[in-house]
Amino acid sequence: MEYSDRDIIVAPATAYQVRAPLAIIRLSGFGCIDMVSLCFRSAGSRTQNPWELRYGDWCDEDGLVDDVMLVCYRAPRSYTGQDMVEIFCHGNPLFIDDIIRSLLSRGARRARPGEFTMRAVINGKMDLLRAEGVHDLIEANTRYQADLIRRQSGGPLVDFVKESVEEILQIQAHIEATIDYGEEDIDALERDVMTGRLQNLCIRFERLDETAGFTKSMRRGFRVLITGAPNVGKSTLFNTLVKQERAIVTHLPGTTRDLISEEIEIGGLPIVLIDSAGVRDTRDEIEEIGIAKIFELLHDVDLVLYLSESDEDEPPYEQLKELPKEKWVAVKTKSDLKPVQTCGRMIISARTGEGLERLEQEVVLRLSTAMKGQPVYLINQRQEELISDVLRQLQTALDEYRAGFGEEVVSSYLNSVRGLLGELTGETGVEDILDRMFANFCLGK
Ligand SMILES: Nc1nc2c(ncn2[C@@H]2O[C@H](COP(=O)(O)OP(=O)(O)O)[C@@H](O)[C@H]2O)c(=O)[nH]1
Ligand SMILES: [Mg+2]
Repeated sequence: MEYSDRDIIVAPATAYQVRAPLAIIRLSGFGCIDMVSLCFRSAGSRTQNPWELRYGDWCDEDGLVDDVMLVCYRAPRSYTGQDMVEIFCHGNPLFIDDIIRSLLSRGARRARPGEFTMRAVINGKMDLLRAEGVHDLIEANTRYQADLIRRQSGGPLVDFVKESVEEILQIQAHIEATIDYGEEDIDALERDVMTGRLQNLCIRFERLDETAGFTKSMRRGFRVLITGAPNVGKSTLFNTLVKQERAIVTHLPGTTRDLISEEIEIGGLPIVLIDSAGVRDTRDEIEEIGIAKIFELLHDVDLVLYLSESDEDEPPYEQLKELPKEKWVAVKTKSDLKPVQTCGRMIISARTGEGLERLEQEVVLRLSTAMKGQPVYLINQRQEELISDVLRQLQTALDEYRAGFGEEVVSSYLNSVRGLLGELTGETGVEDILDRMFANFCLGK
């Protein structure tokens, strides 16, 4: 797509389909301040000082459209780095449309999604990763996620990439030097050193690649399954955590048969909480299907809460035992019925609320351990895809080198790795990246 940043672009920056008290319309590009003054009538002085909020009437050929507030920004001190105007009008789509139409008829064009941010990138107001962060921030579902994105956008990943590229260049320089001496000079010891360096690079990117799982769950919600024998209080806990009577609770075993899920937030993490049938031997066909679904789900969820009423540390059912220990938490329920000694286990009463806070803390802890001490994260699919490509290239380079291929083969893989990393930070192929990246952006940003 051809992007000229000489056009004056216009778009609503606020939600458009709903009626809100106010809306913001944005314009960017050389000449936009003059363009606006053709429609804006203000009682005060005729000159429009930049960064000064003014009140006045917006008029088109048919007369008054709306009374508005308006602020102008002079390049380079604006979001896009160009001259810009923001118009605050009443949030009726009728006024928004009319105001935009009056600007289109004077030569502005509608902005493409993300085009304001794209101009900011082109004009050096922000780097690519930070721009991408703007989009992710708008899409963030929880405060936790937003904080993560803020910490990440720009800084840590850029540094990580810089350090990696530095190491790659050193390896390649070394390869150049050895190739110049002729292949027979590369002894076994040197090959070991080279293998070690490649291995370290792989490990570095493997760690980064692993963060994708966490942030992916962050985007779609961590799946937490409540399981255990019938009647232990699964549905009661579920209802308590989702703060509504969502699942049917009775004293009869076998009440819950299907999977029931609700989205909630615990400690800032978006969680899809799943209630399920009690696990037992049963002749009831429907219940059996429900139980089979649980066994399928066990390996797909991020965490399992295994509820039981017994005081003993009873062994759970077989299928659960197959899961790694850190994937499930044993919880003793109905602590209000008889006092129990703490034996390191989670003890809760959905009736009195005892232990629920501790349980929530444990859930957050378990779900976020993967990220403890991890300074760099991948926060979106574009980054994930590039890093998994990088990892594949590095692993192939390592495998082929171990299989006896020469250094120049390694070097050519490292070239493509550097290309991919350049794409990640926006140093190479910026236009293409922007096209793909901003296709998902919302209008007016
Ligand atoms: N005293 C007490 N009873 C509970 C508690 N949680 C659940 N129950 C009762 O245990 C029975 C079974 O609860 P339910 O949530 O349907 O268990 P599920 O079969 O595991 O889903 C119901 O009669 C609940 O009222 C609790 O914390 N304390
Ligand atoms: Mg139930």
